[in-house]
Amino acid sequence: MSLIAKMMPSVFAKGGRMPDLEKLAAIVDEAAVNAKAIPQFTNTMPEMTIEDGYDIQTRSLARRYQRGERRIGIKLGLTSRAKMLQVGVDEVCWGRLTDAMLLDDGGYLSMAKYIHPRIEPEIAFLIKTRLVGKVTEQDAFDAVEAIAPAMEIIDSRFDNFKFAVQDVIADNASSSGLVIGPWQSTKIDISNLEMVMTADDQIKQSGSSAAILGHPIRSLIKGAEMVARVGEALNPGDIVMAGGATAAHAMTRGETIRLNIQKLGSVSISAEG
Ligand code: OOG
Ligand code: MG
Repeated sequence: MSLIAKMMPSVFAKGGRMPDLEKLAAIVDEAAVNAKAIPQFTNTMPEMTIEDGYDIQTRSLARRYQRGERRIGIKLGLTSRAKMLQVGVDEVCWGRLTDAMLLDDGGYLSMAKYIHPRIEPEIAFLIKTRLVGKVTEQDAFDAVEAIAPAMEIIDSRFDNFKFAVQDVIADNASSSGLVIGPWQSTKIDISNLEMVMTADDQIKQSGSSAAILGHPIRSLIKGAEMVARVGEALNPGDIVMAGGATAAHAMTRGETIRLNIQKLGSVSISAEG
């Protein structure tokens, strides 16, 4: 049993059954900072709820903000069947993105900063006007400034990338990096675009933007609704990642990953050797 697993009884608040959410936030945050996997919370705390998960996420993000990181938007997770099947969780979730997670298009990422990074083909929205609560498809389209091909690097802080929905929410939906390609016009129809992700020019994943909730705009609608539940909004300048259209690809040292989206263009990142 790992040290953290042995420590788990101490995360229960004195006298009660409720876990100490602040301590769990510190544990998951430190796992991210140190790139060291931890046992999934629900193994020892099966009574943890989805609300507890979001509460832990909020508290762990507060630690990042205290260190000087800045919120730059949100990501939706598990918005396609392929993604749900890959991790065995079938509930859409969301997490916060910070400036420290941004990587340069065509640049490098350091494998040492991650535990077991995976990369996903996504579409990013840039928000023009505030969007919050229950919104229509038209409201969502009207709030978008630009659309870009994008990839997300996810790195579950839990052992073997295994988690229940409560765990992954507590872990900021595995968020750890994002790379955005050139921003494009909102006039482009994104309902059914071919998305091909290669590693060193070999196809690793391919699919359609339609795999994202039937249409990627639905991720934005979901995002506006989900952030409202915790008193937040999507604000001008925010980036919203729509979620992987296919299963994620496990990154290996030295490879260059490129995503090509029909009509939207491409984005790439290399894993340092
Ligand atoms: C959860 C995050 C999923 C996506 O795009 O579906 C996600 C995970 O798979 O670790 O980011
Ligand atoms: Mg993702």
